[in-house]
Amino acid sequence: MCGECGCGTGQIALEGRKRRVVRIERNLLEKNDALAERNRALFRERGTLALNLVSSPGSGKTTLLTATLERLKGRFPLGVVEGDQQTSLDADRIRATGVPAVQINTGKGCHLDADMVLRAHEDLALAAGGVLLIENVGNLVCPAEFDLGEAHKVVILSVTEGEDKPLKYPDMFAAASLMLLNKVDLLPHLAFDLERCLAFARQVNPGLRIIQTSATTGQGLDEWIAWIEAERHACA
Ligand SMILES: Nc1nc2c(ncn2[C@@H]2O[C@H](COP(=O)(O)OP(=O)(O)O)[C@@H](O)[C@H]2O)c(=O)[nH]1
Ligand SMILES: [Mg+2]
Repeated sequence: MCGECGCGTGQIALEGRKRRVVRIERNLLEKNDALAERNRALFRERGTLALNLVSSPGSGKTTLLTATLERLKGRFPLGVVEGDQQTSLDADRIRATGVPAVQINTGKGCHLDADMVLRAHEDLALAAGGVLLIENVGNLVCPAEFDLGEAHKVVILSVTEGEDKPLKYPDMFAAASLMLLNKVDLLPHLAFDLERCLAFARQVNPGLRIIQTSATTGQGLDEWIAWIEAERHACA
């Protein structure tokens, strides 16, 4: 449970206290929304495409990112913001591709917020017309609520997590523009109902674009790269 975003408010039974906690949570989100709008204006002014990658831990965000950067590097400016509670392991994996990365450690916090992303963007000194890829903290709940000023949330779901996750965590799938269904190379080994998963995802978000990927075999990555290029064009 995070002490920052109010995800524990459901535990509080006392009415007066509950109202106060809900008010604090609302104020926190309003403050974040204002900062996110400032980020969005900055990204628009600089022609930067900012993508917020969200998922549960281990779905393959960093592996997908490194494969993506290998395909995109040298074509336009790239920068990565890595969010984890602890360690700089993911930023190290990103930097090994030659692309600059800033690691944010959130400590007890379970999501990135707009202010953290602004500071990381300043540290990266990303040139105009580039792509900022933000790997959020692994969590299918809180990052859905915190706008970072991104153009799109991209939700990654791996087939090892089960087909029911879009229904169990609908806010995240509703907030995303694109879903990468990752680790499809493992499908032959799993009792994963692909059609049910796609139907569940579309049930919570009829406009959701879905690309099936394998970060390890490269399946679907051309389509994902083409999506990024089209979105970058749209915000240039
Ligand atoms: N088989 C398979 N494994 C993958 C794929 N993508 C990631 N992995 C593995 O899943 C684990 C977690 O990946 P990671 O990128 O660290 O996930 P993150 O926590 O979302 O950043 C690692 O062992 C990866 O090698 C994939 O498409 N197929
Ligand atoms: Mg990671």
